[in-house]
Parts: sequence; C-alpha cells; structure tokens
Amino acid sequence: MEKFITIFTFLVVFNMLMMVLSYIYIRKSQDRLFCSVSDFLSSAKLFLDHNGARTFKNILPNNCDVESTSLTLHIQKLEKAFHSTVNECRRRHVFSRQMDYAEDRPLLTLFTTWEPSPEKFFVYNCTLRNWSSFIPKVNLVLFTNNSDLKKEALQYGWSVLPIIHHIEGVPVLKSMFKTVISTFNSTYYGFSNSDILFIDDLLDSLKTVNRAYRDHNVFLTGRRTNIPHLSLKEVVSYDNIRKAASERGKLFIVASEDYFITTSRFPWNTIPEFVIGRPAYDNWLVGFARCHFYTVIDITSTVLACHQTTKAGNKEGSKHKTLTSYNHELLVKLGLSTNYGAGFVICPEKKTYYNLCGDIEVMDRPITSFPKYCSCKTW
Ligand SMILES: *[C@@H]1O[C@H](CO)[C@@H](O)[C@H](O)[C@H]1NC(C)=O
Ligand SMILES: *[C@@H]1O[C@H](CO)[C@@H](O)[C@H](O)[C@H]1NC(C)=O
Ligand SMILES: *[C@@H]1O[C@H](CO)[C@@H](O)[C@H](O)[C@H]1NC(C)=O
Ligand SMILES: CC(=O)N[C@H]1CO[C@H](CO)[C@@H](O)[C@@H]1O
Repeated sequence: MEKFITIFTFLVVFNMLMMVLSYIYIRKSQDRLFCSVSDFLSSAKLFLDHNGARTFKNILPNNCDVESTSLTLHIQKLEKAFHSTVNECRRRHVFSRQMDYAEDRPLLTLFTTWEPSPEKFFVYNCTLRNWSSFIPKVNLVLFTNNSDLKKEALQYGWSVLPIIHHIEGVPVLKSMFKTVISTFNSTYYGFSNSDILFIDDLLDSLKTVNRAYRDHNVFLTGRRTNIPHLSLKEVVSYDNIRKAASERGKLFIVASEDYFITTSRFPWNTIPEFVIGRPAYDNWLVGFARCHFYTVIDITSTVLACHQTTKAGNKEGSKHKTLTSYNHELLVKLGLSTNYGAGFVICPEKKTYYNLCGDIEVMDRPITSFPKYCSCKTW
C-alpha cells in the first residue's frame, strides 16, 4: 500500500513538473514568434510620428513575424485606414470653414452671481477677467446688488442686473434665466457657478452643437475639473489653464453639474423656484430635461470647466449654512420627482467628443453604458 502511494505521489509531482515546463516553453516560444501588444502599439506610434517616411513593416521589431501574409494584409489595411482618415479630415476642414458661425448675434449669454467675500477676491477677479475674453461672442451678465462689484464688472465689459427674486438673499435661478432671455438676444443662454473658468473650447463646442442641432431645444451641461490653487501665471492664457488641468486637474463626480446652457425656448416658466448654490436643483434640471425629451448633451469631453478649488474645498453646495435642503423640500412639496440619479452627468443620451481630426462632434452614448439610476421611470 505504501509503495502504491509513493508511486502515485511521484506521478502527480512529475505531471505537474511537466505542465510547468511546457507552459514556460510555450510562453518563451510565443515571445519569440509574436509581437506583444505593446510592441505593436509603440510601432504604430512611431509609424505615425514618421509621417509616412518609414513603412510600418520597417518599424516593427524583429520578434514580430513581419513576413507572414496575414500580418502584411493587416498592415496594408491599417495604412489605408490612416490615409482615408487624413483625407476625410482635410475635406471636413474645408467644409467647416465655410460653415463657421455666421450669425450676427452673440453665440451665448452667460450669467452668474456671487456673494462678495475677501477670501475669494482672487477667484472672482479671475472670473471677471477671464470670462471677459469671450466678449463680443458672448454677453456676460452679473447679477448683484453690490455697487462696488457692479462698478468692477462694468469695467470688464459685463452687464450688471439687480437680484430681484431671491429667497433670504439667495438668487432664484429661473428668474435670472427669464431676465437674461428677455434682455439679450443670443443663440444660447447659460448659467455657471461663479468659480468656474472656461477656455475657448466652450465656444467651439457650442458652434458644433449649433451646426448639428440648430432647431433642437437643446440643454447642455457637463462635469467640471477641480484644479487646486490656480496661480496668476496659470490663468494668463488658455494654454496654461489647459496645462494646469492636465497636470493637476481632477474630473469631479458625476453627481454634480456647475453650468447649464439652454435655448430661449427651454420652459423656464414651468421650472420650480430653485435657489442656486444649494444641492438638488442641478440633477433635477438635467433629469427633467432628459425625461421630457429635450436634447440633452453632455459636453464634458470637449469643454474644460476649471473649478478654482480653494480652502473652501469641493462641496460648497452642501456646506452653506442656510437653505441647505430648500430645493429638495420644494420638490417634495410640489410632488415632483426626486430621483436625482436620472440627472447625473453620465445619463444624457448624447455627448460631445473630439474626432480623430481633432474636431468636436456629437455622438449617441452607447446604450450599454447607462447605469440603472438613469431611468426616467418616476419622472
Ligand atoms: C435676434 O437676432 C436675430 C439675428 O440677429 C434676429 O433675426 C431676431 O429677430 C432677434 N430676436 C429678437 C427677439 O430680437
Ligand atoms: C479683486 O481684488 C481686489 C483686491 O485685490 C478687491 O478689492 C476686489 O474686490 C476684487 N474683486 C472681486 C470681484 O472680488
Ligand atoms: C436687490 O435690490 C432690489 C431693488 O432694486 C430688491 O428688490 C432686492 O430684494 C435686492 N436683492 C437682494 C438679494 O437683496
Ligand atoms: C485668457 C484670459 O482671458 N486670460 C486672462 C485671465 O485672467 C488674468 C488675470 O487674472 C489675465 O491676466 C489673463 O489675460
């Protein structure tokens, strides 16, 4: 019996050894015969960098079996796809130059409002100055009753309007929308929180939306990027802001929207009297627009919205001492849906993106990528 067990154990161990050896052998021979994915990708990058001066076959490392016919075929297809993309880009650029925004009214009226406070002087100075670089393509409007702030904003070319409708001093969003829509003539109207800086890609994205969805009642929103302690040196140019965003920026959570852009036909009349800077209204608006069949487009991928993150941190909306649950309670009182998930930024059916030519386009979000909470069932 013992002998039998010894033989059995020996066979098992022997078998396992053979398996390990053959596994190692197969891995080794594969390494010799086939390209790894990273071999292939780094060669593809080199191929593009050489702009046609070196063939793909030429660039692939020796361990790739460049003589195999199937590889040759794939390489030919890849090169062909590349050439046709380049041609397509050329064709589109000629076309889009003819199609540039040619209306004689501004593309956007963008408004905001804030409570003056010494620890945010720098942030609001940046907002006043940096937004003003969009004039005259954009009308800028500041809602304030503060005369010093008014004087300063006027100097930067903004328009200033008083805060007429408010709850305990906190402005009501829909009243501001209705006021700017009746006061200014532009293609789009937008509200943004006051500590957000935009760069030129906002205008490019709006132009694309206007070209593709001119007659639609569109509603645009997106995620912001938090950038801690933007310095004066960084905010001086769009390129520096872009750089800071790519080095230190962090895309904020999907449950938060800091800006909304609509047409003049959006039914602001029927929207509850939400106050700004407090939770709930942002998600509700996006959920409402989506679930009532407005064309909602998530423009996160093509619009850098830099949140100038300061000591106050990233969740100021829920840190305000007053009216924290005002918007939520308003919805409950009105018997409206409080399924906020439907208004998260990954729920809109459409989104913008940069195509391979580097141009902005709008696409349908893949049906498989909607989380359950996007459902419009309770709306
Ligand atoms: C706004 O401007 C456009 C073109 O400049 C014009 O056709 C339109 O009638 C204007 N709308 C209003 C409400 O003034
Ligand atoms: C800009 O900064 C100055 C002081 O540096 C301050 O007096 C002014 O109120 C600031 N402006 C805003 C809009 O905060
Ligand atoms: C701003 O001034 C107007 C009068 O011009 C007043 O009706 C309104 O209540 C004031 N708003 C705030 C927030 O105090
Ligand atoms: C692009 C742009 O408008 N940059 C301005 C941003 O604000 C700073 C001052 O805070 C100006 O110096 C820049 O010109």
